[in-house]
Amino acid sequence: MPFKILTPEEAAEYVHHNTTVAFSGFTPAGSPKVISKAIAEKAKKEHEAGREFKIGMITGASTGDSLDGELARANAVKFRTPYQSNKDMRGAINNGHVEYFDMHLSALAQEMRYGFFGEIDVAIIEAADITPNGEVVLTSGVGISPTATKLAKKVIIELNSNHPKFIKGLHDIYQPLDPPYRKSIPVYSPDARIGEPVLRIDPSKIMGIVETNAPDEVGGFAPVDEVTQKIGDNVANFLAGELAKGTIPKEFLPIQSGVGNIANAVLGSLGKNPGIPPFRMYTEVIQDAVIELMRNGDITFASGCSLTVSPDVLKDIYGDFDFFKDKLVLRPQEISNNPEIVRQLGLITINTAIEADIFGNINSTHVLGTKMMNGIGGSGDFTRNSFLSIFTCPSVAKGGSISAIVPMVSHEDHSEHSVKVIITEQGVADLRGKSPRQRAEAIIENCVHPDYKETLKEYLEVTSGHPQTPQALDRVFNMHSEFMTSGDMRNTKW
Ligand code: 0RQ
Repeated sequence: MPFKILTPEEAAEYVHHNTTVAFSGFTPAGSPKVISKAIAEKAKKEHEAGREFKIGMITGASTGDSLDGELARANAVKFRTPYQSNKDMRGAINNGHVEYFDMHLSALAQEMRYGFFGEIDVAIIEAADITPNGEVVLTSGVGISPTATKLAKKVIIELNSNHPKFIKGLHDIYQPLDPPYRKSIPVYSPDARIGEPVLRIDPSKIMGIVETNAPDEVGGFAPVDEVTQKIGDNVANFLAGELAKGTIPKEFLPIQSGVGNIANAVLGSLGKNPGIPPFRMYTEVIQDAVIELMRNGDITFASGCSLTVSPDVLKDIYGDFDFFKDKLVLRPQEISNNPEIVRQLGLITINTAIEADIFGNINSTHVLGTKMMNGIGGSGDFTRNSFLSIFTCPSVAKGGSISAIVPMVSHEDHSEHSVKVIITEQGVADLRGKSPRQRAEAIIENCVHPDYKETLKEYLEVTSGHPQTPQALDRVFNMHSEFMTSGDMRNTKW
């Protein structure tokens, strides 16, 4: 092997103050785990010596605590993009220590190639295997690795033996040409393979290899509770009804589903519903429920950008790879989330809202309009281009003191034009073919928690006249201001 074996500390020597580093992985799956800790330690030492040390940090999506958590706690991040979900990174963003910009995940790699974020100095890439000529087998997440390694001046490999070499073939590495040479991307079915099983990296750029066997830092899911179960059942019954009506083709359509506990419960309900045939997924994150449904025959194929599964489930997949290898494919995020492919395949997309308004606009990212939660992730890539877009959320948050449905969202990620159906544990509001006033009536009637129904009906009454969108601009955020003063939106007066 022509590559030097490095310690994590030696690898960290390639990273300096103001270095822009692009990391592999997508969610904690496939993101580096040991070099990042050494960079954080280096930052702490530099700060102790009175020197500045902050890096620009570009990832596929969220990462594990060894990356986002360690670097945030070491105050070692100048800017960060795109999605993140680590408590300490979120804190550093919301207290102004990190300049964070949120992006559609499908657009990131091409905007790096267009040079929008300056030069990429170093790429740190987790791999299951590497050949002397630089052919790399990636691990459980692909993310931006193809573009990161193409652009970076230097590449460091974190070779992780927790991922067996025999997973070669799990990945489909395809890199589109940039405009004006871009051609259509030939993914006409979720199981299409259009690229190569390995990522080719120019060996002269590879500075060395750091060896590890650290597992992906994927947390487990909360058990399905009464609320998430009802949301899941409402989604499954709605889709079964649409299939029976014929508004969804009888062959059914591929599903995209977001991350988290609600998404897990929704998938469980889809699997159990007798009105829904076995289906395929074209999604970004393949999580535990998908693997369980695959075992039961309810999901026949899943295309994603990462296998974000708990450690036991990953062991199960690798232990029975003959069963899984022709049912899974991992793609770069600009392909897994590609708007052209989403529209082409006719996806049914299911994502989660923090807040929805009575007209169908969605806030997926900001708590009370100002504090960043995680980021838009792929929800915009999928929602806007879907065959049928669904947003789910519990009707209330924080023990009922917050209504997830308000007169106007405090931050907008997805507009009324892209959102077709809203589903809470209370029921389903089908917004297709409805004017804003009709949408408001459907959402209040079907999705709002009983504690807030009268409040929101009264709001509609105080809006004057009959404009296209009935809003009382002087009172539109009364529910939010009420929460900020009394701590409970139920006290709202108009
Ligand atoms: O906070 O834990 O402190 O109580 O928000 O809410 O209900 O646990 O839901 O974990 O599924 O996350 C939208 C953030 C939902 C996520 C979001 C509080 C609530 C709780 C989390 P606590 P839940 P989830 C695939 C697609 C955007 C990106 C996306 C997300 C916490 O799904 O990041 O979809 N989506 N990408 O109490 C104040 C409200 C609130 C509220 C909830 N109205 N006001 N707080 N909370 N509603 C992923 C990728 O792209 C990689």
